[in-house]
Amino acid sequence: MRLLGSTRSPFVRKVRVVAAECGIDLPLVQHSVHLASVTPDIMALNPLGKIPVLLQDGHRPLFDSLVICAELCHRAGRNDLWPEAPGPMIEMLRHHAIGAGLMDLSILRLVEAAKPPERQWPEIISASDDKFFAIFDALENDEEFQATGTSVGTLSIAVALGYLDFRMAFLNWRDERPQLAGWFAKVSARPSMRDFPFQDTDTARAGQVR
Ligand SMILES: N[C@@H](CCC(=O)N[C@@H](CS)C(=O)NCC(=O)O)C(=O)O
Repeated sequence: MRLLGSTRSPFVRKVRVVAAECGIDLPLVQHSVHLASVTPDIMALNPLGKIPVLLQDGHRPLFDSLVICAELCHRAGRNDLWPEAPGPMIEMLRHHAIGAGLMDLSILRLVEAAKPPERQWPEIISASDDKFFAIFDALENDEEFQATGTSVGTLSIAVALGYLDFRMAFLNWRDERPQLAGWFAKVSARPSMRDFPFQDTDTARAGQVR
């Protein structure tokens, strides 16, 4: 079993962290993708052209990151990370949606801000910032979320906040949000989070997939 992806991707890091929590050794084969280009190696495995992709002998390639997390938790029998009972499962998925939404918003904003000024849509950048702050405030004030045990959902949120530190530290999301900052510090101290940090290196090589 191996994972295709980049150490710069929040979706990939989430899967690696969940694998570590499950005690699953999941080697990473470095592959980068870009919104503005097609990556044939990845497209051959995932027609969406996105990473991460999980390769398992005798099985079809698996994507996206949430589906891969389901597979890993199921394999490891981790009902705490991926609850089976409908109520807790929906709550976990709700938390996951916040984390995944933060990741999507981060990438949207990064892509928009990277465009030459004359091609930027400033409203996307300012509306994204408003949405970021609304999400931070909702998390800051959500005592129930902060008291929740570790799950795929809470790990997703922690990885998403870590991505902001990695790429958009200027947002200063901790400012006036001591509860959320404290929660994040606690989750970030987990070995799974420490052992799989974001990294800006890229050693992707064609042909490593197969
Ligand atoms: N919903 C997908 C999102 C994955 C995703 O957007 N990955 C980015 C890298 S961070 C990607 O592959 N972008 C290339 C593209 O969208 O063409 C998941 O959870 O796996």
